[in-house]
Amino acid sequence: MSHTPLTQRPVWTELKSLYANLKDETLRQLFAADPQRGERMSLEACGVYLDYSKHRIDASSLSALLRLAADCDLQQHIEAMFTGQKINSTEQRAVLHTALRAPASKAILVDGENVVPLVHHVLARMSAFSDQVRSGAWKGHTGKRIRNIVNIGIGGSDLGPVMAYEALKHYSQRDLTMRFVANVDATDFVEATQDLDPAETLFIISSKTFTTLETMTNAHSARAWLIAKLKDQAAVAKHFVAVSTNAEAVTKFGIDSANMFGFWDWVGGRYSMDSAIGLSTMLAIGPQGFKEMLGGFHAMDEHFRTAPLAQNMPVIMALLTIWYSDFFAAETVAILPYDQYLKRFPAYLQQLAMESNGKQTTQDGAAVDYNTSPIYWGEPGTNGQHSFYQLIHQGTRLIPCDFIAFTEPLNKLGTHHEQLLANVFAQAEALAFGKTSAEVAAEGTKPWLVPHRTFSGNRPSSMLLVDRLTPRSLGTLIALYEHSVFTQGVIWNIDSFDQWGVELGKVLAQRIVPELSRSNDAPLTHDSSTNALIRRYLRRRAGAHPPS
Ligand code: G6Q
Repeated sequence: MSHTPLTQRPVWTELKSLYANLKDETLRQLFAADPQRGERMSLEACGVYLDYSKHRIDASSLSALLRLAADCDLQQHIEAMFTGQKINSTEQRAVLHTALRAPASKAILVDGENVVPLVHHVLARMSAFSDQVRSGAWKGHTGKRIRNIVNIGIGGSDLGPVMAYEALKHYSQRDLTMRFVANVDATDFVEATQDLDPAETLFIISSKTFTTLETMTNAHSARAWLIAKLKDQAAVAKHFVAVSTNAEAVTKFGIDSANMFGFWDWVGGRYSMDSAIGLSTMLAIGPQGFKEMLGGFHAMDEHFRTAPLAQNMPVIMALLTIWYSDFFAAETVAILPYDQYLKRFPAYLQQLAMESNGKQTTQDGAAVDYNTSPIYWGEPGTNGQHSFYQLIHQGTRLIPCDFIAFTEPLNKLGTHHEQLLANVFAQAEALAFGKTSAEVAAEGTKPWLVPHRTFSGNRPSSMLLVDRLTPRSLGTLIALYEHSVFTQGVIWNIDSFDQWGVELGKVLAQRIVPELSRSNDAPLTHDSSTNALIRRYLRRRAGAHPPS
């Protein structure tokens, strides 16, 4: 594969000049020049309709972006991922979240072993366990059925499960209460459990490594909480299950390996919600719903692997992100789902994109001389319209937006859904076309007020329109973003699958923990700021609450 630095490729130089030509052109002009633009610049795949016509792009820049993707050997990289090559180069690992949703008939080899049967074996065990819990056949230590499920995990072992639970709540078994504990702040655990009966509570300890400080601290507190209330160590067996790749640590914690659901080092944390890390999702929506979700993921996987680049939805979305990040110097992308059930979707995508592509070193170890991942953020519509949308409409920054909407509501109530959709369409329209001062003046606005009420427009957005939020369509949407993030990483020539920044935080915190509970005054060896903060904490603690 070619390793010419990105900014030295002729197509990059061409894109720079195309940007210079296009940057002053408005969406009004682009739409006026092509009456079919709205339909022409759209794509449909796996039940997702993408309208990308309201982007500041024309035929030549789009064609150059597609050539950039080809020039970066995107198709070969896609094949390398799908066939289990060790594309996570800094960790020397395959990247095979796509195997988690592969049909049982497929064969995908990692170091000569077909991993698909392993995946289906774990899925079958998860299904049997979920059926037992959902039906009430699985009894707690005192013989009561399980009514509460608490997932303890953080980062990739939390954000996916929470997001999926919220997104698919409509399909969930309502007599099961689901809670999620991530933060090492005791408040998270205490508030999640304060109204729960331990005899009816099942904890899922979700941790790929089973060493993460936050998760292990919460898991030990959960075990102490359970034993204190049920007054029997043996209760752990019926109230704790684990999801991990580290069987040894799970057993050491006291969870029977029969109650452990495994996955593999070729599943990255932020790509793991469709592995056993999704056990809470399966418990909520049932094995059939989970299977449908995997089907949605798989459909998008196939589209990504086989569709020509120009009709490939994740590729088009990725190229637009690169266009704005590297040529327009846009710093962020707003994720704006017009569906209350997707309220945690922006937070989920934040990790997916920013942990994957928040990198400054190329695969060859050189410093990048271009922008990598933008900042992802967002809130569900219409709430955001009444707060930060002001800045998107009239602020000084360019913020490309992804609107996500569903044509059918899951909860039909009066005209709510028409109002919701009218709002999302209107926002995209207003952002793109704005309102000129002549239009504002023609409404009889006082002249001094005209500049304030004028909207420059020319603010780009994508519209993702899906029929209905279902387990399947959720899986499809997530895979769409996974592959868009992958495509961005390939073009930026970075390793989208490591997370050394996260690892550093884990190590540094472990070093400070004992220093915060010590009673001696041995010298601290951090920088002067960290030393002063630790000393202040120790003094305040000694003064306010003498150590017990
Ligand atoms: C994800 C990251 C990170 C990870 C958490 C939890 O890609 O690596 O968010 O998921 O740090 O790690 P464990 O699952 O090992 O506890």
